[in-house]
Amino acid sequence: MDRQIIHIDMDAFYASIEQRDNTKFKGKPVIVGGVSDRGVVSTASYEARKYGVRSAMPIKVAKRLCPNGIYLPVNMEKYKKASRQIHKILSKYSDKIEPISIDEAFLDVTDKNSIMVARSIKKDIQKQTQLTASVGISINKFLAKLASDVKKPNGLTVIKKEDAVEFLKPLPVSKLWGVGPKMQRELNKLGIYYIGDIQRYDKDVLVSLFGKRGKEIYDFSFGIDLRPVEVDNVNQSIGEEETFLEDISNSKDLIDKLRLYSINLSNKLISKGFLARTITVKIKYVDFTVETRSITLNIPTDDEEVIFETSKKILINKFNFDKEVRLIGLTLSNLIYPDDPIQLSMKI
Ligand code: TTP
Ligand code: MG
Repeated sequence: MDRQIIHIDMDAFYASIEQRDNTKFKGKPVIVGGVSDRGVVSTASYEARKYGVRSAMPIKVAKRLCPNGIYLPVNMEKYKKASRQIHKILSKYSDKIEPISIDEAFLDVTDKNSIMVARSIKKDIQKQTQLTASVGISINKFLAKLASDVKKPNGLTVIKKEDAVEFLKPLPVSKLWGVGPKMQRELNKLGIYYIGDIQRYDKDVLVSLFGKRGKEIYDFSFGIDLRPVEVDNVNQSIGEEETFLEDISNSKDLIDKLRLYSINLSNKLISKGFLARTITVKIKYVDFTVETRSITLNIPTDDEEVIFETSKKILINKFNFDKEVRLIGLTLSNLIYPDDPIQLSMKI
Protein backbone atom coordinates (compact mmCIF):
# COMPACT_ATOMS: atom_id res chain seq x y z
CA MET A 1 0.00 0.00 0.00
CA ASP A 2 1.19 3.54 -0.73
CA ARG A 3 2.18 5.69 2.20
CA GLN A 4 0.61 9.07 3.01
CA ILE A 5 3.28 11.59 3.98
CA ILE A 6 2.66 15.18 5.04
CA HIS A 7 5.32 17.89 5.01
CA ILE A 8 4.66 21.07 7.00
CA ASP A 9 6.66 24.25 6.47
CA MET A 10 5.77 27.46 8.27
CA ASP A 11 5.55 30.60 6.12
CA ALA A 12 8.30 33.24 6.52
CA PHE A 13 8.60 31.82 10.02
CA TYR A 14 10.63 34.37 12.05
CA ALA A 15 9.16 37.35 10.17
CA SER A 16 5.56 36.12 10.57
CA ILE A 17 6.07 35.82 14.32
CA GLU A 18 7.34 39.43 14.47
CA GLN A 19 4.35 40.60 12.40
CA ARG A 20 1.99 38.70 14.66
CA ASP A 21 3.46 40.32 17.78
CA ASN A 22 3.46 43.89 16.54
CA THR A 23 0.41 45.05 14.59
CA LYS A 24 2.44 47.94 13.12
CA PHE A 25 4.48 45.38 11.15
CA LYS A 26 1.49 43.67 9.50
CA GLY A 27 1.48 43.91 5.71
CA LYS A 28 4.93 45.58 5.78
CA PRO A 29 8.31 44.37 4.54
CA VAL A 30 9.90 42.86 7.65
CA ILE A 31 13.45 41.53 7.58
CA VAL A 32 14.81 39.49 10.48
CA GLY A 33 18.54 38.94 10.77
CA GLY A 34 21.90 40.01 12.14
CA VAL A 35 21.69 43.68 13.04
CA SER A 36 25.24 44.72 12.31
CA ASP A 37 26.17 45.75 8.79
CA ARG A 38 28.08 42.48 8.47
CA GLY A 39 24.99 40.44 9.40
CA VAL A 40 22.89 38.31 7.05
CA VAL A 41 19.14 37.99 6.53
CA SER A 42 17.59 35.06 8.41
CA THR A 43 14.29 35.53 6.66
CA ALA A 44 12.11 38.17 5.02
CA SER A 45 8.33 38.57 5.08
CA TYR A 46 6.57 37.95 1.77
CA GLU A 47 6.16 41.74 1.42
CA ALA A 48 9.95 42.12 1.62
CA ARG A 49 10.54 39.29 -0.85
CA LYS A 50 8.86 41.43 -3.53
CA TYR A 51 11.95 43.66 -3.34
CA GLY A 52 14.20 40.65 -3.89
CA VAL A 53 15.26 40.22 -0.26
CA ARG A 54 16.13 36.58 0.55
CA SER A 55 17.50 34.42 3.38
CA ALA A 56 21.32 34.39 3.71
CA MET A 57 21.67 37.71 1.83
CA PRO A 58 23.94 40.29 3.52
CA ILE A 59 21.84 42.86 5.42
CA LYS A 60 23.73 45.57 3.54
CA VAL A 61 22.41 44.25 0.22
CA ALA A 62 18.89 43.89 1.65
CA LYS A 63 18.95 47.52 2.80
CA ARG A 64 19.88 48.62 -0.68
CA LEU A 65 17.03 46.62 -2.22
CA CYS A 66 14.49 47.55 0.44
CA PRO A 67 15.55 50.76 2.21
CA ASN A 68 12.16 51.27 3.86
CA GLY A 69 11.99 47.76 5.30
CA ILE A 70 11.63 47.08 9.01
CA TYR A 71 14.87 45.43 10.17
CA LEU A 72 14.65 43.35 13.34
CA PRO A 73 17.13 41.26 15.34
CA VAL A 74 16.69 37.51 15.78
CA ASN A 75 14.64 36.64 18.87
CA MET A 76 15.34 32.94 19.08
CA GLU A 77 13.50 32.25 22.34
CA LYS A 78 10.26 33.47 20.80
CA TYR A 79 10.68 31.34 17.66
CA LYS A 80 11.56 28.26 19.70
CA LYS A 81 8.41 28.70 21.74
CA ALA A 82 6.29 28.77 18.58
CA SER A 83 8.19 25.75 17.24
CA ARG A 84 7.39 23.78 20.39
CA GLN A 85 3.71 24.71 20.16
CA ILE A 86 3.69 23.41 16.59
CA HIS A 87 5.42 20.15 17.60
CA LYS A 88 2.75 19.64 20.19
CA ILE A 89 -0.05 20.16 17.68
CA LEU A 90 1.55 17.70 15.25
CA SER A 91 1.96 15.06 17.92
CA LYS A 92 -1.84 14.95 18.23
CA TYR A 93 -2.08 13.64 14.66
CA SER A 94 0.64 11.02 14.40
CA ASP A 95 3.27 9.18 16.41
CA LYS A 96 5.47 9.17 13.36
CA ILE A 97 6.87 12.69 13.26
CA GLU A 98 10.29 13.73 12.00
CA PRO A 99 11.16 17.38 12.73
CA ILE A 100 13.75 18.56 10.21
CA SER A 101 14.23 22.20 11.13
CA ILE A 102 12.77 24.79 13.49
CA ASP A 103 9.71 25.22 11.24
CA GLU A 104 9.49 21.99 9.22
CA ALA A 105 8.44 18.42 9.88
CA PHE A 106 7.29 15.23 8.19
CA LEU A 107 4.36 13.15 9.41
CA ASP A 108 3.44 9.66 8.31
CA VAL A 109 -0.37 9.49 8.31
CA THR A 110 -0.74 6.39 6.16
CA ASP A 111 -3.63 5.05 8.21
CA LYS A 112 -5.60 8.32 8.02
CA ASN A 113 -7.28 10.64 5.53
CA SER A 114 -4.27 12.82 4.79
CA ILE A 115 -6.20 15.78 3.37
CA MET A 116 -8.49 15.99 6.37
CA VAL A 117 -5.47 15.74 8.70
CA ALA A 118 -3.62 18.46 6.77
CA ARG A 119 -6.61 20.84 6.89
CA SER A 120 -7.06 20.20 10.56
CA ILE A 121 -3.35 20.79 11.33
CA LYS A 122 -3.43 24.10 9.43
CA LYS A 123 -6.50 25.16 11.37
CA ASP A 124 -4.99 24.22 14.75
CA ILE A 125 -1.75 26.03 13.97
CA GLN A 126 -3.65 29.13 12.88
CA LYS A 127 -5.83 29.09 15.96
CA GLN A 128 -3.13 28.39 18.53
CA THR A 129 -0.22 30.37 17.12
CA GLN A 130 -1.88 32.87 14.73
CA LEU A 131 0.63 31.73 12.11
CA THR A 132 0.18 30.09 8.73
CA ALA A 133 1.77 26.90 7.46
CA SER A 134 2.10 25.47 3.98
CA VAL A 135 1.43 21.78 3.68
CA GLY A 136 2.37 19.19 1.08
CA ILE A 137 0.96 15.70 0.79
CA SER A 138 2.27 12.81 -1.25
CA ILE A 139 3.43 9.19 -1.16
CA ASN A 140 6.93 9.93 0.15
CA LYS A 141 9.11 12.55 1.83
CA PHE A 142 10.73 13.88 -1.35
CA LEU A 143 7.42 14.59 -3.10
CA ALA A 144 5.68 15.86 0.06
CA LYS A 145 8.45 18.43 0.58
CA LEU A 146 8.21 19.61 -3.02
CA ALA A 147 4.42 19.81 -2.65
CA SER A 148 4.55 22.11 0.40
CA ASP A 149 6.58 24.57 -1.66
CA VAL A 150 4.12 24.74 -4.57
CA LYS A 151 1.68 27.22 -3.08
CA LYS A 152 3.26 29.39 -0.43
CA PRO A 153 2.13 31.03 1.80
CA ASN A 154 -0.78 29.19 3.40
CA GLY A 155 -0.96 26.47 0.72
CA LEU A 156 -2.13 22.88 0.71
CA THR A 157 -0.92 20.83 -2.24
CA VAL A 158 -1.27 17.15 -3.07
CA ILE A 159 1.02 15.41 -5.55
CA LYS A 160 -0.64 12.19 -6.62
CA LYS A 161 1.49 9.17 -7.45
CA GLU A 162 0.30 9.13 -11.08
CA ASP A 163 1.15 12.83 -11.54
CA ALA A 164 4.64 12.70 -10.02
CA VAL A 165 6.68 12.07 -13.19
CA GLU A 166 4.99 14.91 -15.11
CA PHE A 167 5.24 17.24 -12.11
CA LEU A 168 8.97 16.59 -11.77
CA LYS A 169 9.86 16.86 -15.47
CA PRO A 170 10.22 20.69 -15.79
CA LEU A 171 11.92 21.28 -12.41
CA PRO A 172 15.64 22.13 -12.26
CA VAL A 173 17.90 19.32 -10.99
CA SER A 174 18.67 21.41 -7.89
CA LYS A 175 15.20 20.44 -6.61
CA LEU A 176 16.38 16.84 -6.25
CA TRP A 177 17.22 15.88 -2.69
CA GLY A 178 20.94 16.20 -2.07
CA VAL A 179 21.82 17.94 -5.33
CA GLY A 180 23.85 20.93 -4.19
CA PRO A 181 25.75 23.42 -6.35
CA LYS A 182 28.66 21.01 -6.91
CA MET A 183 26.52 18.08 -8.07
CA GLN A 184 24.47 20.50 -10.16
CA ARG A 185 27.60 21.60 -12.01
CA GLU A 186 28.58 17.96 -12.60
CA LEU A 187 25.15 17.21 -14.04
CA ASN A 188 25.14 20.37 -16.16
CA LYS A 189 28.42 19.18 -17.71
CA LEU A 190 26.52 16.13 -18.94
CA GLY A 191 23.83 18.37 -20.46
CA ILE A 192 21.43 17.59 -17.61
CA TYR A 193 19.56 20.69 -16.44
CA TYR A 194 16.04 19.51 -15.66
CA ILE A 195 14.70 16.48 -13.81
CA GLY A 196 13.17 15.40 -17.15
CA ASP A 197 16.73 15.15 -18.53
CA ILE A 198 17.54 12.60 -15.82
CA GLN A 199 14.35 10.65 -16.54
CA ARG A 200 15.61 10.22 -20.11
CA TYR A 201 19.22 9.48 -19.10
CA ASP A 202 20.77 6.04 -18.85
CA LYS A 203 20.63 4.74 -15.30
CA ASP A 204 23.77 2.60 -15.58
CA VAL A 205 25.81 5.57 -16.78
CA LEU A 206 24.62 7.65 -13.82
CA VAL A 207 25.56 4.83 -11.44
CA SER A 208 28.99 4.39 -13.02
CA LEU A 209 29.61 8.15 -12.72
CA PHE A 210 28.15 8.86 -9.28
CA GLY A 211 27.80 5.48 -7.55
CA LYS A 212 24.99 5.24 -5.02
CA ARG A 213 24.12 8.91 -5.50
CA GLY A 214 23.53 8.22 -9.20
CA LYS A 215 20.94 5.58 -8.43
CA GLU A 216 19.26 7.83 -5.84
CA ILE A 217 19.02 10.73 -8.26
CA TYR A 218 17.57 8.47 -10.94
CA ASP A 219 14.95 7.10 -8.53
CA PHE A 220 14.07 10.56 -7.19
CA SER A 221 13.59 11.82 -10.76
CA PHE A 222 10.71 9.32 -11.08
CA GLY A 223 9.34 10.28 -7.66
CA ILE A 224 10.62 7.12 -5.97
CA ASP A 225 11.81 7.62 -2.39
CA LEU A 226 11.61 4.77 0.12
CA ARG A 227 13.11 6.60 3.11
CA PRO A 228 10.92 6.24 6.18
CA VAL A 229 9.77 9.09 8.40
CA GLU A 230 12.38 8.79 11.14
CA VAL A 231 10.93 9.23 14.57
CA ASP A 232 13.13 10.88 17.20
CA ASN A 233 14.01 9.18 20.37
CA VAL A 234 15.18 11.06 23.46
CA ASN A 235 17.48 8.18 24.35
CA GLN A 236 19.67 8.91 21.39
CA SER A 237 22.59 11.27 21.44
CA ILE A 238 23.73 13.72 18.79
CA GLY A 239 27.31 14.49 17.97
CA GLU A 240 29.91 15.70 15.52
CA GLU A 241 33.53 14.76 15.05
CA GLU A 242 36.25 15.28 12.52
CA THR A 243 39.67 13.84 11.91
CA PHE A 244 42.21 16.53 11.11
CA LEU A 245 44.16 16.39 7.89
CA GLU A 246 47.23 17.21 9.94
CA ASP A 247 47.70 16.47 13.63
CA ILE A 248 46.99 19.49 15.79
CA SER A 249 49.00 20.73 18.74
CA ASN A 250 47.50 24.15 19.40
CA SER A 251 44.36 24.51 21.44
CA LYS A 252 43.00 27.41 19.38
CA ASP A 253 42.24 25.13 16.42
CA LEU A 254 40.53 22.66 18.75
CA ILE A 255 38.46 25.45 20.30
CA ASP A 256 37.47 26.69 16.82
CA LYS A 257 36.19 23.20 16.02
CA LEU A 258 34.19 23.09 19.24
CA ARG A 259 32.57 26.41 18.35
CA LEU A 260 31.52 25.09 14.95
CA TYR A 261 30.17 21.84 16.44
CA SER A 262 28.29 23.83 19.12
CA ILE A 263 26.49 25.93 16.52
CA ASN A 264 25.53 22.86 14.45
CA LEU A 265 24.42 20.79 17.44
CA SER A 266 22.44 23.66 18.96
CA ASN A 267 20.55 24.02 15.66
CA LYS A 268 19.91 20.29 15.60
CA LEU A 269 18.55 20.33 19.15
CA ILE A 270 16.31 23.31 18.36
CA SER A 271 14.93 21.64 15.24
CA LYS A 272 14.09 18.51 17.19
CA GLY A 273 12.72 20.45 20.15
CA PHE A 274 15.12 18.77 22.59
CA LEU A 275 17.33 20.07 25.39
CA ALA A 276 20.58 18.34 26.37
CA ARG A 277 22.06 17.79 29.82
CA THR A 278 25.32 15.98 29.19
CA ILE A 279 28.14 17.42 27.11
CA THR A 280 31.04 15.13 26.16
CA VAL A 281 34.30 15.99 24.45
CA LYS A 282 36.29 13.20 22.82
CA ILE A 283 39.88 13.37 21.71
CA LYS A 284 41.92 10.89 19.72
CA TYR A 285 45.66 11.41 19.99
CA VAL A 286 48.35 10.69 17.37
CA ASP A 287 49.02 7.33 18.99
CA PHE A 288 45.30 6.47 18.49
CA THR A 289 44.47 6.47 22.19
CA VAL A 290 41.01 7.92 22.81
CA GLU A 291 39.84 9.88 25.86
CA THR A 292 36.40 11.25 26.65
CA ARG A 293 35.39 13.70 29.38
CA SER A 294 31.89 14.91 30.25
CA ILE A 295 29.99 17.50 32.21
CA THR A 296 26.33 17.11 33.14
CA LEU A 297 24.51 20.42 33.49
CA ASN A 298 21.95 21.19 36.18
CA ILE A 299 19.86 23.09 33.67
CA PRO A 300 19.35 21.39 30.31
CA THR A 301 20.16 23.57 27.33
CA ASP A 302 19.95 24.07 23.59
CA ASP A 303 21.94 27.32 23.68
CA GLU A 304 25.04 27.35 21.45
CA GLU A 305 26.94 29.62 23.85
CA VAL A 306 26.33 27.33 26.82
CA ILE A 307 27.30 24.27 24.79
CA PHE A 308 30.43 25.98 23.48
CA GLU A 309 31.56 27.43 26.82
CA THR A 310 31.03 24.11 28.58
CA SER A 311 32.87 22.11 25.95
CA LYS A 312 35.73 24.63 26.05
CA LYS A 313 35.90 24.27 29.81
CA ILE A 314 36.05 20.48 29.44
CA LEU A 315 38.78 20.74 26.82
CA ILE A 316 40.97 23.12 28.80
CA ASN A 317 40.51 21.61 32.26
CA LYS A 318 40.07 17.91 31.72
CA PHE A 319 42.58 16.98 29.02
CA ASN A 320 46.32 17.27 28.89
CA PHE A 321 48.04 18.11 25.68
CA ASP A 322 51.37 16.37 25.83
CA LYS A 323 50.54 14.61 22.56
CA GLU A 324 49.26 15.94 19.27
CA VAL A 325 45.57 15.51 18.48
CA ARG A 326 44.17 13.61 15.49
CA LEU A 327 40.47 13.98 16.08
CA ILE A 328 38.10 16.00 18.25
CA GLY A 329 34.43 15.24 18.79
CA LEU A 330 31.52 16.75 20.70
CA THR A 331 28.47 14.76 21.79
CA LEU A 332 25.26 15.83 23.52
CA SER A 333 23.30 13.20 25.40
CA ASN A 334 20.76 12.88 28.19
CA LEU A 335 18.23 14.59 25.92
CA ILE A 336 14.84 15.69 27.20
CA TYR A 337 11.73 17.46 25.99
CA PRO A 338 11.56 20.90 27.64
CA ASP A 339 7.86 20.72 28.49
CA ASP A 340 8.18 17.37 30.17
CA PRO A 341 8.32 18.28 33.89
CA ILE A 342 8.11 14.70 35.15
CA GLN A 343 11.11 13.58 33.17
CA LEU A 344 12.99 16.73 34.10
CA SER A 345 12.45 16.38 37.84
CA MET A 346 13.31 12.68 37.72
CA LYS A 347 16.64 13.30 36.06
CA ILE A 348 17.81 16.23 38.17
P1 TTP B 1 12.58 28.47 5.86
O1 TTP B 1 11.42 27.55 6.10
O2 TTP B 1 13.58 28.09 4.84
O3 TTP B 1 12.05 29.91 5.45
P2 TTP B 1 10.79 30.72 5.97
O4 TTP B 1 9.94 29.91 6.89
O5 TTP B 1 11.27 32.00 6.55
O6 TTP B 1 10.03 31.06 4.63
P3 TTP B 1 9.17 30.08 3.70
O7 TTP B 1 7.78 30.64 3.71
O8 TTP B 1 9.81 30.18 2.35
O9 TTP B 1 9.25 28.70 4.30
O10 TTP B 1 13.35 28.68 7.21
C1 TTP B 1 12.71 28.75 8.48
C2 TTP B 1 13.39 29.76 9.37
O11 TTP B 1 14.75 29.41 9.55
C3 TTP B 1 13.37 31.17 8.82
O12 TTP B 1 12.20 31.88 9.16
C4 TTP B 1 14.61 31.76 9.42
C5 TTP B 1 15.56 30.59 9.62
N1 TTP B 1 16.58 30.60 8.55
C6 TTP B 1 17.79 31.22 8.80
O13 TTP B 1 18.04 31.70 9.92
N2 TTP B 1 18.73 31.28 7.80
C7 TTP B 1 18.51 30.78 6.55
O14 TTP B 1 19.38 30.87 5.66
C8 TTP B 1 17.25 30.13 6.29
C9 TTP B 1 16.96 29.55 4.93
C10 TTP B 1 16.33 30.07 7.32
MG1 MG C 1 9.38 27.96 6.38
